[in-house]
Amino acid sequence: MKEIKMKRLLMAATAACALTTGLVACASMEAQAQGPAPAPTAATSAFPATPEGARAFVLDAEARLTDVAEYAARVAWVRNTYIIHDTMWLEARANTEYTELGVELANAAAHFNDVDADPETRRKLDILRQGLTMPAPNRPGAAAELAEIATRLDSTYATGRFEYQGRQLTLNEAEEIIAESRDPEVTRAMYEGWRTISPGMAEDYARLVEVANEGARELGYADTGAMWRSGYDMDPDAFAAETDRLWAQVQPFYENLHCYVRARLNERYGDEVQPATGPIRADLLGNMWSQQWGNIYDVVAPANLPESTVDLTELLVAADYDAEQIARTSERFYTSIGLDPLPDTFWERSQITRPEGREVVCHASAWNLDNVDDLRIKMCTRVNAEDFQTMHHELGHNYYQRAYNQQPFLFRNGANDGFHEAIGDFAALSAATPTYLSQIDLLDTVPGEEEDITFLLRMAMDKIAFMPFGLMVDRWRWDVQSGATTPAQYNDAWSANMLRYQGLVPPGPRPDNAFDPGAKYHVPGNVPYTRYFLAHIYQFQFHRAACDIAGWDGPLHRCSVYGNEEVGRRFNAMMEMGMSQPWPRAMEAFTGSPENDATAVAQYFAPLDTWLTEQNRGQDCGWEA
Ligand code: X8Z
Ligand code: ZN
Repeated sequence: MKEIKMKRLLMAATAACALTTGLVACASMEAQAQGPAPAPTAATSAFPATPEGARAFVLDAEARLTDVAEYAARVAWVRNTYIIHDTMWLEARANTEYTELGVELANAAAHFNDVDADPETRRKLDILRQGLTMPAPNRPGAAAELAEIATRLDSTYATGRFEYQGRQLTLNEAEEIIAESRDPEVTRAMYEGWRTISPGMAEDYARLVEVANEGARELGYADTGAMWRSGYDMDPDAFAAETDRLWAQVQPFYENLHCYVRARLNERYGDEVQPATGPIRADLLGNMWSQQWGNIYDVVAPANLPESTVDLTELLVAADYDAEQIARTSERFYTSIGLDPLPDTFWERSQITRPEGREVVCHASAWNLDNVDDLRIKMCTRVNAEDFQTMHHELGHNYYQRAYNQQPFLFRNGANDGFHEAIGDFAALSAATPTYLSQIDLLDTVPGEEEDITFLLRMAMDKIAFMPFGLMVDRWRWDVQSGATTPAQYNDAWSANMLRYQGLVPPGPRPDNAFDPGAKYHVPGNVPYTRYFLAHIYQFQFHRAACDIAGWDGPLHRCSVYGNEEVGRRFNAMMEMGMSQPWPRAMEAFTGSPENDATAVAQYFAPLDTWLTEQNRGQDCGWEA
């Protein structure tokens, strides 16, 4: 018998990130009132199509969801931290039940399309209709089929290994090698080796897309991608255009960075490995998916500037930090701005390092098991700069989850999913400053302005390099979901997006059966990805607003709001709103403006952009897609 293991198809605010796939993940104003109201179902027959009936319906739905969500979350926690046949079986069962409830309520919500419901009820009805990440069709067995497929995909990823020099490597091990090795043969072996785990996923993935689309259409959407794009309080097409607009604001800067990095790689490795023009070879950038490039900072460090005196990985190791200390230090950042410490149960119940002797899902996530204050993280933390940042990221999810726990169930979520991803990154922008690192005794001397460019270049290698990746994952998926990309075209379309958005190519030809998207967690894990692109814009908006509140008038990249309780009070006020209002209201509450706005990114990095333009003079920048 096939092992059944599954990932949660939908989950309330319960687990952020990897596991916030769901029911209350997003809200939409446009999702309401599509088509005539369907005939009453079991879920609605008790509730008349009146404003009072609608209100009673959502209150009842919230009570039912609260109960099943906690049950499904606890089962999912066990499966995520102890993967065996039986926990897979249990999780599949719990998720099927939760999905079926979600689908029942989503369909039933349409019953009130023509009802003049009060605004809060209307918003909740929209969330019910719109919030499923993987909508199962409303026929017997469909939710279970979807659950089973999703489970197999997630399982294949979580337990993936490949052989290298007679050893079976885990993703963690391969990531460390690709980060540290400067031998292109070795980085290529890691890049190609990890991608051997995914060809077997392609068929399952195609079926999953097909079944979820069936479910999305039943709910009145063109396809699952259209459903995902309608979670932003605006028309789904307008949202796609909005991400184009934001990308256009950042793209020239990315091309500048790409050009500079390519030149350094060419100097280092020669024309054979990295030509001086055209795209960059993806495995040379220090990250399995070339999504953040900070690990190869040493390769691109400017020869004409003072060496950086701040290497966070070195500082952590020198100070003998362990994983728990990284978590405690991150918590202290949040308490310094006046937020409460994490509950004792966080420390008792979290998985902070990879356990021995059992399979777990290592991809970092943050959870709220009871949607109140049973907060936890699940990480396989390593002591380095990357996980220092990831720890702040995860705790940001937890602090958000706790801040909105006074909201009704359906509003216990981020203003939109980009907000959820941006909270912790916002904290980490302050925590990355040399001033802060010296305040917590990791660094002796705060460097002066002479190190500004090296600092900004190191930050851009992570933050700016990420942006086209943050966009391209869902550009690929939206095309797959709409049918514009067929299963036979899956891998070529992925490579084409790498080239078009990131200006990257794989280290060699990909095999005919390659399914490279399956080697990135969020594809088999079914976690929408545009949220991270948004978060990379939002975190700078939040940072600029916080520095204003703090009265900072120096350059943005030197600002730290560590210890500023006024910032904490204002930030928490935004977080407490949860998903109760359209996201522009939350944005406005903290930043004073209701817009998505990439000018804060530009402002933060302005000195570097000028410097890069100078360095790139005479270079043939860009690439042909
Ligand atoms: O998946 C994550 C977090 C959990 S929500 C660790 N991130 C994205 C990724 O790893 O691809 C954070 C940055 C982007
Ligand atoms: Zn996250």
